[in-house]
Parts: sequence; C-alpha cells; structure tokens
Amino acid sequence: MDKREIAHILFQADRQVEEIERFTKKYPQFGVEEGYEIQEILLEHHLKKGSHLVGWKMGMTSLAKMRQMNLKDPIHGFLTDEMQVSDKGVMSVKKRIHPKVEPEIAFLLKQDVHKALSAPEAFSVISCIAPALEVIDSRFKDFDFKLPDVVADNCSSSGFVVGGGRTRFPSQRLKNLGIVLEINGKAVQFGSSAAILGDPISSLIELSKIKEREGKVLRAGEVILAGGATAAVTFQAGDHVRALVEGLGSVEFFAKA
Ligand code: OOG
Ligand code: MG
Repeated sequence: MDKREIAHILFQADRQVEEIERFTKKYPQFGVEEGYEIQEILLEHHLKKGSHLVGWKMGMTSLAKMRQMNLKDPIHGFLTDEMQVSDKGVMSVKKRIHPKVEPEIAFLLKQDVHKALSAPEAFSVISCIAPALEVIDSRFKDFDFKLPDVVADNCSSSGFVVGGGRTRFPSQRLKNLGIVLEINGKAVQFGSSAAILGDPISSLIELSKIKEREGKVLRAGEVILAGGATAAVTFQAGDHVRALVEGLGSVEFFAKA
C-alpha cells in the first residue's frame, strides 16, 4: 500500500468529482494511523494547489455515532479557505459527489494554542462561538468506508459556513443548546449541542490534546468545527439550507448547481 498514491487518488477524486472504492477492501491491514499519514499528504496537495489552512474539524463526536462505529475517540481533519462559503452564500452541488449537510458549532481562536487545554482555558482562547453548517462529501461510493478510509479522506470534509455568532456567551449554557436544521423553511433535523461530546467545548479540548501529541500549534484566527449535532441530510441544487442554534443565531447557504 503506497500512502502517496492513495493521497493522490483521494485528491483526484475530489477534483474530478468521482467516487472511489474504499481502500480497506483492497488493503485490509490499512489502519487509522496510516489514515492520518495519508491525510497529511492530502493537506500538502491542497496547499500546493494554492489553498490555505484555515482551521480544523472534529468528527464522530456524538456518543451515538461513536458507539455505532465502535470508537473511543473522535476523529479530526483540516479545513481550507477553498471549502469555506460565506454566510448566506452559494454552495455548489456540481462540484461535489453526494453532499450532505449537518448543523455544527464553530469556535474562532483568538490566540495560538501550544498545549492541551483545561475547560476554563478553552473558553479563554475563543474569540467567538458561532452556529455553523458543514457539508460532508465522502469520496467513497455510498459513504461506504471504515475508519482508516474516512480519516485518510479528511473525514469527508468538503464545505462549511460559519454564522455571526457571539463574542461573549455563558460557558455553562453551551452544553445544552437546541439546534434545528431547516431545508426550504422546513425543519428536517432537531438536536442539542449536548450531542457533541456532552458539551461542544470538549471538542476543542480534545483537539488541543491531539495537537499537543502531534507537536502542532493551533493558530489565532483558525476556525474549529466541533462536530455534527444531528444526522447529516442530503440537499439539492435550489435548496435553501439554514441552521438555528439557540442563543447563537443562524447560518445559511443557497445550494446551486
Ligand atoms: C464523517 C464526517 C464526520 C462529523 O461532524 O461527525 C463529521 C462522515 O460521516 O462522513 O464531519
Ligand atoms: Mg461534521
């Protein structure tokens, strides 16, 4: 199994909007650690093509999803400027294979983070807490993947939108905020921020631990997506997609061909 080749195949599948078979079928020995090594090479491809790293995302943060996948820890990926769409902006469907959307909570960092954070520290490094929408688009046929595949595929990352949010927010409220995902004005998913590791701030704490282990730094200005709060939902060109998060406001996009 050639990690460089797999990263190249994943990058090409993304660029050419072509689905591929999961790698664990052909390489049953392929593990999560190798998945992260491939993800690193994939990031190099994005940077070489002129994209900029703008943040990180956590995935599989709901206890239900972790149990379903038999996981003990969430997974993480990178976010680039190319994936970002402004609030009320246009999300292309044509550039994606089989996109789905999920409501999330985003943190904006106001300072660099060099080490694992405690909960009070985590709140002190945030400049803003905002509602967000994440568009996932697995490069694998039918979203059929095992953990090493999805990690290599940058955790299905494809697009994201961050809403206005709040610069000050009571920390104890964050752990149970109602969340609604709407498509064309109709509520299609309901959830609570509690679905995200019991409290979304835990996602930032987990990420800080991971980055400390990797010897990497989270940078001021970066966006952190805490993880999906409901199931992800398919959308189509012409759809107006909006997420509302109690106390934080809303965020939306218009899906276009
Ligand atoms: C992986 C994407 C995980 C989340 O928030 O849990 C993710 C997938 O389900 O394809 O973004
Ligand atoms: Mg997500």
